[in-house]
Amino acid sequence: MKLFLKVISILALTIGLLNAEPINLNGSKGGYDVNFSSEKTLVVGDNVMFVTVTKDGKVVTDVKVKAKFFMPEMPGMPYMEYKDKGKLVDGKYKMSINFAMGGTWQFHLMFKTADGEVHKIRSSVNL
Ligand SMILES: [Cu+2]
Repeated sequence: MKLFLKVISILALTIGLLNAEPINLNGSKGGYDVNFSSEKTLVVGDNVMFVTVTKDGKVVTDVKVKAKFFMPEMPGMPYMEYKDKGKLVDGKYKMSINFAMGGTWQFHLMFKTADGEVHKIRSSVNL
């Protein structure tokens, strides 16, 4: 819950900039710190995003990262969902998501640590 509020306040602070700047969100869960960023400003089409997981300031590379972006059903529009698994590149988990439309996309960021525990972070992005 604490994390959620933190992410929300970061979102609130950056919401005015979201159309102009790449996303860059921080959260923590289960003793891990997570940074979630995009290579560029989010657009309709392909977006490259990165997740970095650290523990006690050290980068962790033995986790499995997954993300799910979704938009609820709306009048005239079905539920939409995109998923990707992070591929480890230079200490960062790289993902690619192709958004079909602008608006608010909710997301779940899941990471499974070496001990088998799955941690989930929820937030949203706008494009
Ligand atoms: Cu929609």
